[in-house]
Amino acid sequence: MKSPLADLHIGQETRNRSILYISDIIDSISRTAETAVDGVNEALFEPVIRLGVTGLSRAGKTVFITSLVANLLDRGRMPQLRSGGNILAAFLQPQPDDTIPRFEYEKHLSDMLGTDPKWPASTRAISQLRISFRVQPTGILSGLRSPRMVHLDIVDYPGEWLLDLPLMQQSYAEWSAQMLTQARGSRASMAEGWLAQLKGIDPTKRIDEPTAQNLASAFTGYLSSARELGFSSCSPGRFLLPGDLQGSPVLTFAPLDEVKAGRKSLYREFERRFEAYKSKVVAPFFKDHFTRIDRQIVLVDVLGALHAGPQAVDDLRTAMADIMSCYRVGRNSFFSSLLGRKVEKILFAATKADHLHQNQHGALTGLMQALLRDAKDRADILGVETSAMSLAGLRTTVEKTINHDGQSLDCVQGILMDTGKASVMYPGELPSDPSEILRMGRDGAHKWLDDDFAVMRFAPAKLSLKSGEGPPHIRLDKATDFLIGDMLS
Ligand SMILES: Nc1nc2c(ncn2[C@@H]2O[C@H](COP(=O)(O)OP(=O)(O)OP(=O)(O)O)[C@@H](O)[C@H]2O)c(=O)[nH]1
Ligand SMILES: [Mg+2]
Repeated sequence: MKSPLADLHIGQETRNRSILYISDIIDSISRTAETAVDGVNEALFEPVIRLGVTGLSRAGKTVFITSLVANLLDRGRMPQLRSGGNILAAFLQPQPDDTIPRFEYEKHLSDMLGTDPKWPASTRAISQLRISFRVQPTGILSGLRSPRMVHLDIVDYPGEWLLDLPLMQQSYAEWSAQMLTQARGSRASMAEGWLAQLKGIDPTKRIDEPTAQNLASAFTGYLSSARELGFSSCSPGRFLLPGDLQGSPVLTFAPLDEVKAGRKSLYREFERRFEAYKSKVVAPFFKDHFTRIDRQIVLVDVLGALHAGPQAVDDLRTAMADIMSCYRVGRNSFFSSLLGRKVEKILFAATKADHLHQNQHGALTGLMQALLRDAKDRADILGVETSAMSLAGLRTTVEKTINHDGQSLDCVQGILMDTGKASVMYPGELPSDPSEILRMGRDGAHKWLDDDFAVMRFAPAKLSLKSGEGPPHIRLDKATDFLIGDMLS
């Protein structure tokens, strides 16, 4: 089988974006004195590492967090975590934020490792977990120093919420223009119903609630279809996952072409609701959870986008560029410098690497790096330590080399979700130079040159773990070593 992606090659891309930091865009909200004092205490006595797990919906955040925690509690499969030997004990503790639900670690783990293994459900709300370590200090005077505590705090949240971050930089008119251009262009087939409804609307007329609700619901329908077809940028995120906000005015608006309109008009009211969405829904989430991150892992489902086609790849690229342009890295806001906090390290990771034989992992990492090139360049300029790799939070396959028409093919074997049967898969060969992939996406191609790149979904395998071992993974130990290894020595 020859992959459509095998013969591609090209140059490189750059993208100039303005840098706007989360702490700048949420400048009206300062941290409370209480938080600052807590932070000083923690920094002095028991260091706390806040690990930011960033990724769009289905990127693999919940699986990654569950497996990371399990493998930190039982470190038999973590040989590349070089400071792992210093950990005298690792245990879960109540999370520091009293108002946030606890991450359902045990439930997710038993889903993944139970007698009928399954993937955890898609995340509907924010949750948090703290894992604490008793660490034996190393170095010349280590014998004189007693063991110390180090805490690792991790937050899980629905990936859709991440899409809202770039909205903080946009006015209603700018956001509307971007949404409408997309809907009238490459996504026209998904937007027909909503755009037809829009034609009959006069946005300068006084708002009436049924019209507003119909428009918002048609727009939400369009966002859902776009997401189902593999598009990443489908904001506002809460429209797809409304939770308690369902039916509230902050979720009852939609893009409109810019017009001059008086107070109480549909246009002005939608503009007001858009601003309320930003200040009341988006800003608090990012202020509470993203401005205090020490180490960051950015998870990207490159294989999923490849499978969905060139436009999904381009959409993933722009969505991630928009999100990453909002991160403050390497330089501190006033409060974070007071506490000595900044995003010090960023790991860019392509997830679900168990879909590929290891000899394709380098190419997968290369493609992910090309997709996130702007973010990495910016981090490098600001002196943040970065790294990139392909990983799997939960390894569901084994590698297998088969003979096909006299040619040997490096495949993976696992249980397919669709059939429940063990199958051998060869998804195609990833290109060693990813730029042609990106170019086809940017040029609006609808399909890859030949057959599509096939990615099947594998189910978690039935496992019996030996005592002291966490779930099987790919490079979780290397990722952990990069992200927090130094804090454990
Ligand atoms: N084979 C394989 N599939 C994975 C792995 N991690 C995630 N997946 C697949 O990706 C899906 C989404 O993973 P999640 O961890 O739930 O993704 P998420 O980022 O938490 O998604 P949201 O909760 O929707 O934001 C899973 O249901 C699996 O099908 C992995 O390591 N290997
Ligand atoms: Mg999740």
